[in-house]
Amino acid sequence: MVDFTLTDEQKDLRELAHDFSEKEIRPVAWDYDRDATWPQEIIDKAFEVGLMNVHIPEAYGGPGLDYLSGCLIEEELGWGCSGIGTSLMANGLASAPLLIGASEETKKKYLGMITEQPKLSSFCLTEPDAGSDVSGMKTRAVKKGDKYVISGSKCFITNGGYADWYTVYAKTDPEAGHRGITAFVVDRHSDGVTVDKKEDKLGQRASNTATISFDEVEVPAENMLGEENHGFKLAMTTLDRTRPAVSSMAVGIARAAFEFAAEYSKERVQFGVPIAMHQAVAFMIADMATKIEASRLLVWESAVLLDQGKRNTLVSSHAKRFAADTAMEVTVDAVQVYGGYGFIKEYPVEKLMRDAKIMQLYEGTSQIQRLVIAREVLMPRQVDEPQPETTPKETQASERAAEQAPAVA
Ligand code: COS
Repeated sequence: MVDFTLTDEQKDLRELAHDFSEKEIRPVAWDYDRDATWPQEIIDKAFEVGLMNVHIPEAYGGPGLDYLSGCLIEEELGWGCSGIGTSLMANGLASAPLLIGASEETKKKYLGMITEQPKLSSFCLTEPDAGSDVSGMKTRAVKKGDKYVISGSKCFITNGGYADWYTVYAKTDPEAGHRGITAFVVDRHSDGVTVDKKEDKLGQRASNTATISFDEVEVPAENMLGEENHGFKLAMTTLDRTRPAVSSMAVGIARAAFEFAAEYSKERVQFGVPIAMHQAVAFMIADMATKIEASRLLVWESAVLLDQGKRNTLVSSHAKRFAADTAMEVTVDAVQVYGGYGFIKEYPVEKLMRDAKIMQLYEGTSQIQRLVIAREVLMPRQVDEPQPETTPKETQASERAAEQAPAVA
């Protein structure tokens, strides 16, 4: 039995995010997409109204919201424009490893940096030859006295060109496979850090995606996140926590495409009646609605499990895989409902179709999610174990959220 009754506070947050999206994002989204412009002005406004860094606890300057509230916000931002939404959301991915594994001092310094001002941070895991296969990374971190020296290159880094610090994963024991990876927080302004290449993308063109290179970059040992050689698990735990939010963004894209298609199907007349009256179209609209509803329920379940302090690996992958595939299918069908007009840039749905594609690729492809699901259902581990590295502050937030948020039984 699942009860997703939202608190008044959660409903208010959703309304705030929807209004922001409607007034600040929607009117300019297609211009930002066309020109691939960096949305700094919108980032500044979102920061001002409290729509960024939502999971960062109050101790480090954030509001310490529960994961379900974060999902409500992300769906609305994705509905407005997922390219701009991704720019607003990427701090969440970069800061999650700090919340899990950083010292108090490091958290105060780097999380404080992004909560005090509208600054950005990026999660640097992927490399040209190591995407899905995380342990294939080549970036090295070598210990020298009280420092580590990092060399290597990270690609497809969201907000990479505008971030003030990076969460960087590197091999500290190259012979040890996934057990030889360590994470560090690296200041963007350190000697040896360069932003190499801004990608020209199919979709989500308002988000910045760059290659970041590290050439003998010296990082103080206290910037290590978690324990040495435990970076792989830190990355996996991070992704478990962030996949609900990114999946919400996919729900937002699908919902936007559905709304445009449903409206258009009632206006467009063919064979003497609105095309919505033709069963071929009506059933497409019905399938869109069902898939969106099912996606949202999976996403909310994956967030509520986190808010209850439970392991959400399986449901998080269910949610990411289903919501991402739904966003792709629904946006393709929305173009189909628009017919030839759907293929034209003057109409809204082709952008949504282009934006949706990345949902099946970033934060773990749909194939990787199926791999995780298959392993979890074929070789189940203990599913109700608490998140292992939860900080005391976060535990309080989870407990608070569990009291307020809907229960999953
Ligand atoms: N939470 C905690 N620990 C986890 C975990 C999770 N969700 N998933 C795996 N682990 C642990 C395993 O228990 C195992 O631990 P031991 O060292 O004690 O044996 C270890 O991590 C290695 O796990 P596994 O054998 O499953 O690793 P694989 O190399 O087979 O990789 C996948 C697993 C493919 C799931 C992983 O590499 C992955 O998620 N890849 C996609 C990466 C991604 O999303 N990239 C996008 C970057 S952000 S845009």
